Order: sequence, then C-alpha cells, then structure tokens
Amino acid sequence: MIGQIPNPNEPTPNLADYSAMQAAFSWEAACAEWVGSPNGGLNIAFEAVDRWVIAGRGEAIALRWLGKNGERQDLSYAELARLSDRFANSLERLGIAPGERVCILAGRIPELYITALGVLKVGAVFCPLFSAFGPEPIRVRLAKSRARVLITTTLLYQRKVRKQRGELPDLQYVLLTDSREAELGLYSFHALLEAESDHRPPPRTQPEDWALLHFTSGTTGAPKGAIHVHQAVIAHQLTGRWVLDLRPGDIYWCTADPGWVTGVSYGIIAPLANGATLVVDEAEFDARRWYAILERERVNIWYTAPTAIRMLMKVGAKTVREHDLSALRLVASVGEPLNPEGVIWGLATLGRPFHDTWWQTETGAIMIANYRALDIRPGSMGRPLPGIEAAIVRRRSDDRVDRLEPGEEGELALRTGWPSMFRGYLDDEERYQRCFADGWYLSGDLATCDADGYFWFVGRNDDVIKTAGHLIGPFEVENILMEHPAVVEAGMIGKPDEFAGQIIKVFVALKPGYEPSDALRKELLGFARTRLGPAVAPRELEFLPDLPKTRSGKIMRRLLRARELGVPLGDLSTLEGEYPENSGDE
Ligand code: 6R9
Repeated sequence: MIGQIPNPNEPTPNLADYSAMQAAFSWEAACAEWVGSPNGGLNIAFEAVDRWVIAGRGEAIALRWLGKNGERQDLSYAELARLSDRFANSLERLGIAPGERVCILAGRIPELYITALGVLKVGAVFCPLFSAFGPEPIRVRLAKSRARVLITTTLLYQRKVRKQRGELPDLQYVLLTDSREAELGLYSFHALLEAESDHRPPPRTQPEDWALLHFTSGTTGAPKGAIHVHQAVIAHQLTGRWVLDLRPGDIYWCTADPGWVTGVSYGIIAPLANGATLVVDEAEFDARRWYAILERERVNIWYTAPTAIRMLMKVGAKTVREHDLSALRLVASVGEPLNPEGVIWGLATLGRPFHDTWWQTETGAIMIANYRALDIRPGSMGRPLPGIEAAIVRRRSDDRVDRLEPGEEGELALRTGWPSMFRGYLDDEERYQRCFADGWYLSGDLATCDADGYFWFVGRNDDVIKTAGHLIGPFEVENILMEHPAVVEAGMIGKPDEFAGQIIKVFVALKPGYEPSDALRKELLGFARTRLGPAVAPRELEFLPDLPKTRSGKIMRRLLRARELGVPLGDLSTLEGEYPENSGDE
C-alpha cells in the first residue's frame, strides 16, 4: 500500500474526502444544478471552451500543439471558441443537421480539436477514426456511421479512403486539412473555415442529444458504435476534477490518440471543461521526447497507459534523472492492467505513483480509480467514483444477477444511471440490451473486489484483446485473413507480450492445395497489414491443419490460447479470464 504523503507545497486534492463525497453525491442533483449554456441547452463544446471565454479566461491557453518536426502552436480558449464557431458555421452551410455523424480521420493535428468542437456546437455527432487503421476498418466504420462529411488529410485520404469511395454512397464531402484546392467531392477545410463568420449563437443542444460516436469491438460481428450524449460532459468534468485533480491553469498531457475514447473524453473534453491547458504531441512514442515534453512544458498532470509506462521502464531511470519533472503533481494510467511494478516505479523515478483508473468506451468516463487523497494499493484499479455503485456479479440464466462476496471472481458490473453512460450501439438495440441485467451494466471484465472496496482486474470474459492499449476484436482480423484465397479458417488470440501487454496472433488453416511455408506466412501477414493497418495487423501467424470448434462451428479461441500458453487443454479452468459457463459477447 502506498500512503499519500501530504506535501505543503501542493494544493489539497479536489476530492479531499472520498467517503464523505461517496455518501453525499448524487448524479441527479449534480445534473439538476448544472448551469448549461445561456439559452438553456447543454453542450459539450460550450462547457469545454465558450464557458471559459464568458468567464473572462479567453486568453488562457487551451491547446499547446507540438508538431512532429518541432513546430509549436498555441490556441487560446477564445481562439478555439472562434475557430470552432466558424467550423460549426461551415458544417451548417453544408447542410449538416443535428444528430448527423461527422467523421474525422487524422493524426493529432490542431484541426482535429477544432473539428471536434465545431461538430458538437452544430449538434452533429463527432466520430473519430484512428489514423493507424487501414482501409478496411475505416471503410466499415465510415459506412456504419453513414457520415456525409469526413475531415482528413490528403495522404490519409489517398491511402485509406479514395479507392473505396464508390462503396460509401453517403459520403458527400471530404474536407482536406492540408489543401487549398477544391475538386469533385474534395474541399479545403481551411478555405471553408475562412469563408465563415466566427460568431454563432450559443448551441441549442439538450442533455440527451447525441454528441459522440465511438466504435469499439466485441467478440462477434462488426464493430459497435457506442453513442454518448451531451450530458456526458458532467461526468467528464467531474472525473477530470476528482480523479485527475485538474484545475484551471494546469498543464495537462493525455498521451492517448483521439481515435480512441480516452483521447476524446480525457484528451479533449475533461481537461478543457476544467480550464486546463492541453498539451498535444503529434509524434509517436519516444522516451526522450516524452521526458523532454514533461520537463519543458512543466506538465502538472499526466494521463498515460501501461504500454508506455513499460517502455519507459525499459529505458531506465537514468534518462529520467536528466530531466526536471518537479512540476508533476499527478500521474495516472488507463486502458490495460497496470502492474504493481509500474506504480512503484513511478514513485521511485518520477516521484509520483501511477494512479490506475478503469473505464470503457461504453462508460464514457472513469468509473473506478485511485485518488490523490486515498492510499494506493499497487495492482488495484482503485475504488468506484462517488455516485457509482460497482459490484462483482454473476449473471444467472433467468437474467437476474447475484452479487458475489469479497474476494470472489466474477463480472464487474455498474448500477446504471450516470450521465456519460452510453445510450446505445448505433443501429443495434439488441446488442445494447444484452449489456444490461437487473438494473446493472455488465462490463465484460472479470474482476474481484476486496473487503475494503478496492477492485482488482482479472481478465476479459470474451475474446477481445488489448494490444498497446487498443481494444481489438477477432471478427475484423479473422475476416480479412479469410478473404485470402489460401485461407479457410482463422482464429485470433492475444499473445502475452512484455511491452504491448498482448500482441495479435492468428492461427490459420489452409485450403486444400496450399501448403504452410514461410513465404506464405509472410504473404498473409502482409496481406492483413495492408488492409487492416498497423494498429490491427497480426504480428504472428501459425498454421494449423484445422482450428478447434464448438459443435455449432464457432472457433474456440480459448483452446488456441491454451495451446499458445502451454496450458493443458483438459484444465481450462486455470486459464485467465475463462468462464466455461459464460459466453460473454457471443
Ligand atoms: C478507456 C478504455 C475497455 C477495456 C476494459 C478493460 C480494459 C481499461 C483498465 C483495463 C485493466 C485498467 N481496461 N482500463 N484493464 N486495468 N485500469 O480503455 O476503453 O478501449 O473501451 O477498453 O480496457 O478490459 O473493459 P476501451
């Protein structure tokens, strides 16, 4: 256990008395008291930027962008408010109606942040697509979103969208962030922006209006589009304040890409809604660069992920000591299990223990966390946010749930009813309903809870995996491999990896007439990488004569996992996260 050592030079934690807040807090009251925008609406973008301008903090830096080649750009709250007003006006001119989805496919560039806020202001639904996805995951998500507008760069458009545009009948406008030219179906983002006024009346959206669409994966079927509403901002703001201890003027860096939920909820909304300065680094992970950013920008609050922490640990403590990281007040982690060594390494080398936090695309905001004011139990995800009731349960066959005793392993469940809770999977009501039983949201994660109310992650109860913090489902990966003429069956698993947590490994059975060979292995891996993109591409491939299947013909990935880990097949109960009676998301 790591106790919190009071430091007279540091402010009292925003959440100073966890137990008192846990007893007193209610979402109903918090939502009822929320002031909202001047015309009576509630809008994420208004809460994130315009509110600060009205409050007289317009000159404060909202976004500090660090380009990969050393460029720097600061945008104040007032500038971000004006630019996003302009973009909202551009979208209105294109005829984008409230509730419509607007997609963006881009790296971490300033236009992404302007887009997110502009889309929210016009009442449309912001849908980010990860730029390391290949053409196929992008096509699937664009098609599913039915977006008429896509914001992207020339390079990403040419590499990942152009060839498939014919298969995307809804896609009318592609706005390029780095082009001044307009040609058939392609427009210049900046030219559109410049043609508009930077004034708009405050947004009119209501708390339950759709705001965000995040695609996520399950075991079966195509990716699911989790929908969030404007009211989610109340949870973003509050978790930012309580868990990340954010306050106006803080310098804050979230290393997650906005192609994933963390990069939006905590890479855009929560820090701005708390008046902080966002540091955005366009470049990919590089230990020296990261330490230099923490030092030079005097980052106070840092939210990152276990994969990055493991890579920093590998580089060693000497590199850390070359930097002055004394501005850091809180370091936190999310997305994958954070091993106790990571927490302790943070304390020993950064002078701050990593605070683990747990949540999901579906929960929209942090649900379980280690707080500044509470002791940390290294290896534990922490305790539920005030207002959140979490429990370890087992779903019964009659769809009731039984709550389990402290120490017993079961599914992590949350009592429904917080503002950032997802409101549906786009066009998939049945899958949405399956996430709930008896008034609980069932997370699909297996965990335990100790007698003091700390939660401990065990594993998933389905076949999705986390690789370098990214959630990947087997469906897309296996489907692509099966499109290759040599492949008859494919099964994906997560293979444990020292740094990425897990890497994607596929087992493949070949059609008659094809023989396993190194050349074919390389060809299949290349085939998958070209279509799926580096983030989703399998790293290893093994040939099998055939894949283990259930009587109904489903591939038994847990047997593939058992095989990989060398666990005796007869003793599946020892496999992490395996519940023979629990079919998860199937
Ligand atoms: C925010 C985000 C959700 C899944 C979740 C769980 C895993 C997240 C974790 C963690 C262990 C933590 N996960 N936080 N596992 N410890 N602190 O990551 O959303 O991409 O939807 O993934 O990530 O398995 O169910 P998402």
